[in-house]
Amino acid sequence: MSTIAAISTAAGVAALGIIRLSGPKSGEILETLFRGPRSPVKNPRMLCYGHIIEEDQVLDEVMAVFLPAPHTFTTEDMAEITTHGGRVVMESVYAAIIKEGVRIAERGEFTRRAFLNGRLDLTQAEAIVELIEARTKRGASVALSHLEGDTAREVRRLREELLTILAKIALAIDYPEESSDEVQSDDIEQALQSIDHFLEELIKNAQKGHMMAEGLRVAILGRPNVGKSSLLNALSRRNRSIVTDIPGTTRDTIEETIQLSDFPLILIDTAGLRETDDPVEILGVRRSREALASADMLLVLFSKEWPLQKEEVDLLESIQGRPRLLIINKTDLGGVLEREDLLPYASEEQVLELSITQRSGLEALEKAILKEAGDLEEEAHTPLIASVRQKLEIESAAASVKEALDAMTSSLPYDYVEVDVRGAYDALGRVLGEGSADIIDEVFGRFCVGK
Ligand SMILES: Nc1nc2c(ncn2[C@@H]2O[C@H](COP(=O)(O)OP(=O)(O)OP(=O)(O)O)[C@@H](O)[C@H]2O)c(=O)[nH]1
Ligand SMILES: [Mg+2]
Repeated sequence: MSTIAAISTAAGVAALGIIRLSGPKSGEILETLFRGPRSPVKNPRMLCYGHIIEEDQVLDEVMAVFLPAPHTFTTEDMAEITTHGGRVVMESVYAAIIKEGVRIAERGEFTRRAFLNGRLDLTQAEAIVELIEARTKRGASVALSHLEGDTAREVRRLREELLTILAKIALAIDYPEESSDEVQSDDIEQALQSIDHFLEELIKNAQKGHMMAEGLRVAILGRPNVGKSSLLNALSRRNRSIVTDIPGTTRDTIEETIQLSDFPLILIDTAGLRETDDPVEILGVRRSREALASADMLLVLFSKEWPLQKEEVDLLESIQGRPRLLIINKTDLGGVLEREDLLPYASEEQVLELSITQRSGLEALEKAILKEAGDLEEEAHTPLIASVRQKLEIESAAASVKEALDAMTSSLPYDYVEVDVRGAYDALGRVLGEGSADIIDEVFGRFCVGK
């Protein structure tokens, strides 16, 4: 196995930077380049002070540590050198290491080695990317649970169950006379049904979990000029979106991420919904419809000034059952629209009144948003699926289990059922990284260098 090295910290000016090595030559490199009162190789796992010296020239003042195999991240000998963070300094130390016959690490190669050496399964490797990329506290804590191996444990358990089913099927094929057919097929069918149920839950939770980790998508909708952009600005406490008294001001969707008492929300301001001939506005309205379709929660804004318009009634009817709040804005102006007009379309708590210019009703609105968001969160358990890749494999396992169940109900010979059960077993194996080298390449291609 070759020895690899990478600059593991991000590019840019920083106080410190870390260069990491893995492989049999890691110790030797330290012996060659490091000078200090204590030798890191003779004092493994101890952070040692010294200098990196190349041909009598001091390249940097550093701290270095030698980590002997096998209890390291990659399970190989490793070394870490903490240099000053300047790019020039780091690169000169790095170049000196490479000159000693060490190879430049590829993306994710450290984690790939940890995986190939059996220290991590593929779901844990993916959890590392997830953790590095997490943008919210909740996202990070979900990634940590994946890194602990929670996903792998459940997937292994399901595979065990599928193996038991395969054994029962094999028995039924080989010794059809052993027990009554009825009993056996009931047994197998029940086991498959419970696996099917579990897989479906897993898939459902993945969607909700993703939304909780990334932020809830909250679309602000309504007719032109009702105050949608004003609301985005008020909730985000920024002048993010242009506000004018001209209907049709917002032409594109505008997103702004905010934290409402620790809850990540992605607010989406949209173009006002109306019939129009303006080609730019038509595109804007189309985007509004897309935002409407994909949002987790809807804030529908109305103006106190006008009675309900036809397009508003259409909108209200089309969003029945979705998480939503209906908000009458501009209550400072006299007008005709009343809470009662909206009550046929939502519950009492879902209808609010607001005056953005007078800043009244905003706190109640924030509370109501949190309440809706909290209801959504309660339904979501910690998701076990971390990546799109895992989700696709689990969906394919679920499809195979369904086919196996179909084969059972149509009383097809057990050989048919067996093929499908085996298909599910293999798909779950791929979640853990068993089988194809392509999957492994694809996963590690998503890493950054030095991880
Ligand atoms: N009186 C009053 N005016 C408001 C209130 N909220 C917003 N406005 C005004 O209403 C006008 C339209 O506000 P915007 O936030 O641009 O409305 P919009 O819904 O984004 O409009 P479009 O982007 O054109 O669809 C502006 O002149 C705002 O100052 C309010 O509570 N009371
Ligand atoms: Mg606007």
